[in-house]
Amino acid sequence: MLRPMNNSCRQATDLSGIWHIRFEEADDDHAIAVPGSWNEQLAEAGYMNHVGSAWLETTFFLPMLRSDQEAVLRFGSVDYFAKVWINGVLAGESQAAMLPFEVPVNAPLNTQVELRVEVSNVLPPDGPTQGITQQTYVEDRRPRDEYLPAVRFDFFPFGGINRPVHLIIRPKERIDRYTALSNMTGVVLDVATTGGAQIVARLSGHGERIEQFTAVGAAKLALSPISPKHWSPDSPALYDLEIDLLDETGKLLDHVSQRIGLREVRVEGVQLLLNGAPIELRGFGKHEDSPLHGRGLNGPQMVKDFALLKWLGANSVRTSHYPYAEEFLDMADEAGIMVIDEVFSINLDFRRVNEAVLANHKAAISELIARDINRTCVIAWSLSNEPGYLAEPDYREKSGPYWKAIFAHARALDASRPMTHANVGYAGNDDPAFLESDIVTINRYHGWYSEPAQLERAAERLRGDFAVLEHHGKPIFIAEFGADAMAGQHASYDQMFTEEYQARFIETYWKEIAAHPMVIGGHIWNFADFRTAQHGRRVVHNLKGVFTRTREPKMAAWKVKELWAKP
Ligand code: BDP
Repeated sequence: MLRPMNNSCRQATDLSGIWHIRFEEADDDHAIAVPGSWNEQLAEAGYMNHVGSAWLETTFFLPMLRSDQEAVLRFGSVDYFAKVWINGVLAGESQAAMLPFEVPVNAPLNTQVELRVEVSNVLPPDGPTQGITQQTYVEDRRPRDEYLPAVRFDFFPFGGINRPVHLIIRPKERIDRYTALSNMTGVVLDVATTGGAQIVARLSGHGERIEQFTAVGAAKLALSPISPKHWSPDSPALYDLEIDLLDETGKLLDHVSQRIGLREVRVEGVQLLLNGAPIELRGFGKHEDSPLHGRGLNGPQMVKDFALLKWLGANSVRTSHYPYAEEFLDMADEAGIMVIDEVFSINLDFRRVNEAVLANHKAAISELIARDINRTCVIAWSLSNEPGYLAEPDYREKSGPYWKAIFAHARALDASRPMTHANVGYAGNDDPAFLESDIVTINRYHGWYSEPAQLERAAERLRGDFAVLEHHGKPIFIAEFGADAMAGQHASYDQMFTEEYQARFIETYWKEIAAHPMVIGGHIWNFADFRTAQHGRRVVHNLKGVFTRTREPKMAAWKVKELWAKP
């Protein structure tokens, strides 16, 4: 599904603004900013912890269209599920949590149109992230329900229209989709259209302009500059890729464009290579989370976050634990931040895995790869986070074939990038998914959830993990390690929740990461404090950020800056 674009063939009107919202079983109506989650915006009205449905409404103007044009609405993401009515008629629905979808606009031209979106933040039991209810606690014979709202993960189930909605006017005969895979010599382009006769593609930048053409449906195009300039974190060179669709007479039917970098990512032996040279990943797991906006796109905060990543000397992030906004990937492309792009599949409970979960997991992978395959910044796919969380015996029995199917599915969609999954300590160092992964990725909390305030023991356990994982002969990566720190808490000895302990924790792990020849880097958990469900182990937020939720640095941020400083 192409991005919203404005050019001589396509128009995109952003419908962001103040909409109206009504919750199920309530007859009052509230103003709500879109994009934005309802939780913090409408906390005073009682909707902070609302898990259920809501109806959001606005109007937009549908202009005159030529007979060769059509209109669609494109939603960047609705969390998690949506049904869309246009002038009271159901126009479409989406099960694609955290991913874009389109619905056709069939309404009288040159009129004001009523738009109504039913949004639900209830996760079904058979999604790649399974829903949980009070009933699940009973079935699991857990003595109490522990989270408000009830979730299987450690972040907040923000509901709402969290990314922009666009009215898109585009040609009926158009470029429907394309793959533009880059390597060190150029871009290989494969274009699918809904009509037209000829494709002309141009790659321009860095003093060169390469143009190629082909007939619709014919071979792929290779666009190769004579002196290619490569994309890397130190020098994120991008080119402008433009694609025209022409009819038999040479008349322009459609035009699309994107920024693209030339780079190659490859796993070779125990190394991750970027443009043929080993690269160490230094960065963070993040969240889309900010005060008031919730998971809603927050432009100023996003800009600030990229500035802070650069300030620290970070070169990469993982989109833990779901696909992030496309605007985030735009910034990562431009800033030279490498992205491990994660599917929304977290804490899969294998006692409840069935054919439907597998099918839905595959569908989520297909949609994520379709959205992001052309992204320069995306260097790897993460197909799940911490499956087998409860260390249930079913994980051992069922997960081998499950991962075989999942990884094969993803590889068939993109053979150009390494695949991985983030393993939880409980699932063990013999996790069946390691056999399928190109990179052995682990999340570890020795010194926090175990060995509290004992960093020497923590370092020993980490070295132990590395020693057992070496036999895979693959690169090892720590996608999470971190400690909570309440900004302002201090101690002269190792005390959990202090800024000093968090800084020393990160320093201890980093020493082990840097020392091991098979470990290709680490991502600190987390970039910033974030809202999570209310739970006895959390003091308002998950406090593992090296920045507070409002982006003030803790002592750990300065420590990280020191560790990652260029010599
Ligand atoms: C890991 C999860 C992450 C949590 C983190 C934590 O992947 O989502 O927030 O632990 O406990 O298990 O802070």
